[in-house]
Amino acid sequence: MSETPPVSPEIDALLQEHRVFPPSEAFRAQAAVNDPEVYARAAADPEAFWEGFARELEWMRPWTRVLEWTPPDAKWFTGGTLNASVNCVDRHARSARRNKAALIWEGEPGDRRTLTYFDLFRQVSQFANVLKSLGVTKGDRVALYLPLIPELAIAMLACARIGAVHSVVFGGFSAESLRDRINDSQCRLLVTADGGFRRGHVVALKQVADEAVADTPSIETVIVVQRGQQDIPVVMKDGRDRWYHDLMREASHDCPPEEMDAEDMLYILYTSGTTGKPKGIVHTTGGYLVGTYATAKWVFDLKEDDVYWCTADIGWVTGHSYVVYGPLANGATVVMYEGAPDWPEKDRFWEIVERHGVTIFYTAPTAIRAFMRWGTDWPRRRDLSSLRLLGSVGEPINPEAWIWYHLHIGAERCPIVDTWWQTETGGMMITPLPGLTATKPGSATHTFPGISAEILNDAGEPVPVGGGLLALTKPWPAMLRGIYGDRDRFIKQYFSRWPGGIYFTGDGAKRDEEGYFWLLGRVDDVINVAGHRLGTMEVESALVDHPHVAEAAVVGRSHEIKGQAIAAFVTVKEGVAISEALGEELKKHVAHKIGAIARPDDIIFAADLPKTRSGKIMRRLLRDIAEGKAIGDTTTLADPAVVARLKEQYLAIEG
Ligand code: 7RM
Repeated sequence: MSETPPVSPEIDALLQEHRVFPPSEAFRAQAAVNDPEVYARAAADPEAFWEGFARELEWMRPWTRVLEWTPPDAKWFTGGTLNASVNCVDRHARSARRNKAALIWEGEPGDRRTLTYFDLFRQVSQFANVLKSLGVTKGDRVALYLPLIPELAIAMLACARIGAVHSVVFGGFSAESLRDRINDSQCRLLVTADGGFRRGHVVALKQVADEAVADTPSIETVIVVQRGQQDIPVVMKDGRDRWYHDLMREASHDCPPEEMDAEDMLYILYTSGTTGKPKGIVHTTGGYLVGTYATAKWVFDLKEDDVYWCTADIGWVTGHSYVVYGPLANGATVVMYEGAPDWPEKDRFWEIVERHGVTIFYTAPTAIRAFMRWGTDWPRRRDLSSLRLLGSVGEPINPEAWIWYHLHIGAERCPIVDTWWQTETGGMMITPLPGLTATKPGSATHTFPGISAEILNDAGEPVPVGGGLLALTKPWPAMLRGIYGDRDRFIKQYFSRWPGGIYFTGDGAKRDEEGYFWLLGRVDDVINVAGHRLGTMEVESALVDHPHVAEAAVVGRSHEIKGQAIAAFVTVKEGVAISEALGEELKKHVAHKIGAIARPDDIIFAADLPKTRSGKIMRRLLRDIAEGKAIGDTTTLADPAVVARLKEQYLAIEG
């Protein structure tokens, strides 16, 4: 585990300098936003600021009020009506963008498809009619469990067109995870595919979906997308399962969009929290679209001829906001790639950049650290000169990775936007503006104009310079409107740490003397593994579900590539022998219960788990043990010898 990526002398030199990176004069001059005045203007009247972006979208009826704020409930653009699919598709299909590429898609095996805005318009309308013909109406929930193929974006927009609420479930999640999400929001219909591809292997989605749907009484119909020429065996259940292509063949291309209230629900997206049960984050139509439209436009400095690529899967919020809604609302050309960055070779991403002339590239630090490890030859072999802007999202980016990205991908020419935000915030909150902000490696810099954030201490007092908890002190258009079906949890999780409608992010952060924000990671029981958000309690529940496990405590430890890795401390039931094989079995069990992303990196068998006198597991201590750090004060332990034993065992396993 002491696999530190080599830091080259050039990276080391830059790190020593504590350099700031102002935008180049060339970039600044062409940038849509290059007047620092925007910050003051937005701060003076945030509502008017957001309203300006709202006016750039197409509404059916104008709003009467920009914001009604009764903490913790925000309503944006009240009285206004609109349709998200009209804004993402119709208005471009009706314009000079009609034949512009909307989606340039590439499957992992190498299959390719390009859809123009007009193509997208027709297919979205058609699939909207398919949904209608199957009885889906406004307000119904539709689950989407698909690989990263155009049909996923089409299905989302088709739902939006008829006012159905989509709930996308990442294709890497297990049958149980899918089942629980479907049941929590009572979806009527599921759209899935025969399969997808990952590192050359077929991921048999329909089989997993079948297992899930065996136990979801609300599902009436399953629509199955057939994945091109690949023959992936599926069993279609009579009366329940329908082929996507059969239904599409008969559907009309004409589907008038539903008139949606700005506050009508657009989608639910499940995300991990501090309990064992993921929460269904609710986003509504008007504010979400304004927020993602505005941030995509300004942070990516989107121009008409940009070729924009966000590598995230649509199953996560980054894909919702910055593969689908934000860029399409801007009429941008979006590249979508289904598979792994190292398939068939470690230059797959750079090959795609070269072949499509990608100009804006947005990815996660975990990917950048992997590229770093693979070496500079892979990107050097490809022509990356089309790139003009780079982005980072999902976890803190370490300065070494930032500088590597700057040198070897951006060729010292491209600004880097390190964007902090969450599923709950809907869109970017802390981020540079590329034509304005002097960036510092590792800092997400400043709030987006119109956004208010502060570092607070536990008592809720502002910490102008120094560390504390990151709080969002004013409402913003794309903020979550709730947790589906759980009002109490919504209030408790986000709005009860401090009074007065201040939102608690769950992140620790610090601010430097120049007001720059530096994100420090989660302060709750959420961990971030390779940019994927996971609850430690979810993993613990999966572990104790195994018949041989008595107790489990899961913590995150640092990992060179993934940011964090999962370390699980486990006690077994009376009479169970511990072995390496059992450890492997437990890892497999968790992957099967939740999905491969939750597979623990370490299983540490312990005689006991260290607990306080009141019986609480001492997670901080376990984290220290997992990190291999010295153990601090253990006097609150019921049996201090437990810790010593644990540590010995841990060191023995780590060798
Ligand atoms: C977009 C997304 C949210 C959590 C968040 C942070 C962490 C995300 C950054 C970051 C430091 C960043 N949504 N996070 N972006 N930390 N710098 N630029 O990832 O809901 O899946 O995760 O991710 O801890 O709370 S998410």
